[in-house]
Amino acid sequence: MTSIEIIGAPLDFGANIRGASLGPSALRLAHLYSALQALGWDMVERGDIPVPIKETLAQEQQEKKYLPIIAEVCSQLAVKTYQSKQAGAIPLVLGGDHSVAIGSISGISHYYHEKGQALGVIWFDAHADMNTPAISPTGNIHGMPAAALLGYGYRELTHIYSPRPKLQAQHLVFIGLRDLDAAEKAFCRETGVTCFTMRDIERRGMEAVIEDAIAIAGGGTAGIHVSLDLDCMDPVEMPGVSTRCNGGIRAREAHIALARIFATKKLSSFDLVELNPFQDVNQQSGRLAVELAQTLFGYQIL
Ligand SMILES: [Mn+2]
Repeated sequence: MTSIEIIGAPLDFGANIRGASLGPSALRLAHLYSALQALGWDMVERGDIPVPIKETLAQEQQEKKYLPIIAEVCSQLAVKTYQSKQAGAIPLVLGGDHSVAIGSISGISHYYHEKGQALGVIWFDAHADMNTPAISPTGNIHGMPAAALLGYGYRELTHIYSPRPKLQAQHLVFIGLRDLDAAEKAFCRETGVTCFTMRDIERRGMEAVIEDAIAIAGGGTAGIHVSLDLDCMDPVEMPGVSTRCNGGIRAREAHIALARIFATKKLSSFDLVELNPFQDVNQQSGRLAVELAQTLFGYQIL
């Protein structure tokens, strides 16, 4: 059986508040490893990418909202995910804030590119993460990873592994959107990415939305990467995130979507990001995150 390689990326310099750096620890303490092992997977623990302590950073490393340090961590992470794919494994990246997706997806995209293949991505998020330095209201880099992977924004982020864009807009699908900045909305429309908002889920149901998402991310691609920002979820069930946003995806809807992705047998890789244990209530978010991972990796109720 294919193995799953866990890679921690305890980075929170991309976010507006601290705490996502504790995500990998919280997910491990919530028994992620044994929960997936129980499903029959061979598990490999690769440990964490080293992330420096904020107070040790030189002034130049703190420029542009920690851009130099985020680029360095993402570059190291890209090597790790690339190596996982080469070993025939499924990399499972534990964030960290969502800027780590620049690293994980750059490595995975590079792996497929070398084989002349493309990667599709289903990106679960309350936000589109489609800001660029020119349009971002905050400058926070965890609001920019999707744009960076399409080739827009800081060169340090768009040129990891190679100067080419790591994703094509027609292979990128967002699910769960409900909080976009004004210029970001326009940019989403310009680039031609597919956006399924909470309104789409409410009107059509998650079953229909996920079928469309799989057709788009899986059409003409060799694999589907799932980037799961836990703030896509409703904070009633998932309070432990850095940027809570009301009116999100409920646990039962997320399970429907993730089970359907597993059934495609095209799952390439997985980011589980933005768990912030400081914001959590009775560890319920960490537990639910592990349950969602179990469903993506094939847990069946019956
Ligand atoms: Mn995000």
